[in-house]
Amino acid sequence: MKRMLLLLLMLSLAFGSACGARTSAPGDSPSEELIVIGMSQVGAESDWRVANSESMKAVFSEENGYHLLFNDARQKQENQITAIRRFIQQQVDYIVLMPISESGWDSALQEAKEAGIPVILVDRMVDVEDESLYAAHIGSDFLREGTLAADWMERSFQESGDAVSIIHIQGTLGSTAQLGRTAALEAAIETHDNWELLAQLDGDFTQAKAYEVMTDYLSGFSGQRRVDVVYCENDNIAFGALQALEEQGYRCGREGVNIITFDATREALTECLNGNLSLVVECNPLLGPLVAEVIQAMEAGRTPEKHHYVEERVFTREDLTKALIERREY
Ligand code: GYE
Repeated sequence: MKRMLLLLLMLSLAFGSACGARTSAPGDSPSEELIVIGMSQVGAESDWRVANSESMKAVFSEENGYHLLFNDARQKQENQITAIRRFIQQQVDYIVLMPISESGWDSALQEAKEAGIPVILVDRMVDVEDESLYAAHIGSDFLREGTLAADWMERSFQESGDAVSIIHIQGTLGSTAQLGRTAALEAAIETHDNWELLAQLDGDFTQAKAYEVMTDYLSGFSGQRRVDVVYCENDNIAFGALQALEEQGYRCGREGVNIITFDATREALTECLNGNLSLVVECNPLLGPLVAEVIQAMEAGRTPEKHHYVEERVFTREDLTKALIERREY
């Protein structure tokens, strides 16, 4: 039984592993009954990501019967591949992977399959030909999220028929969240003759990058150009864009530049209630309990459904109250 190897695993960790923190204190000898999870997380690039990691750590605790090996890949796919190989060597029971981008996973996942370790994908997807390389995927429908945003734009601008000028700030290129949200906007631009894409910038899902690229772009025409929409592929991009716009003298909100964002963290909802963000599309990071359900189903010998999508909604200022934001878990 693989779990018998847990002690060896703990010894190897004690001598230093590239795979990040363990959840138990050094010197603990975890029970052989614990389910060992090797988890490779993208990084800590956004508030969404931090909430996602916390959700995982809260669920995969020793009290709940798990031993979690948590790897923070610091936004590099090569770190994720190294972590997967280490998890295979350590003979973990399950690998949970939040893949940074979609391509380049075939060999690492094939190795996990050959070792008999099920891989559960969380949040983003992988682009592999052989679906049997992962047991299940739990995340959001990013194309649907983008379509919700595009539908709102259509409703908001349909009356005037005037040109709608759009700046698009993308998330990490090649990630499922970027691909889906971008595809929805591009499809909507195609079908609206009066929508004009002024620029497509790379914000890498971080506030700092978004602030930098937006400042750079706006300073090119020193506040002289009308901007109707800034389509930001996550909340942290929106915060960076908002700061850059305000610094360059733009007014943000329904009467000025309409910032659209994805995630719906408490901070973004607060900015929306304050009138600075026009549309907030929800993307739920609290996926820990769903991942645990899939693992428990597999422990009971059942085959989990291949894809699990979470329910999500959109918010405008009218939908929000302080009380609702305070109750929000992330
Ligand atoms: O929107 C963003 C994060 O993949 C859904 O990644 C995730 C996205 C999320 O960095 O904030």
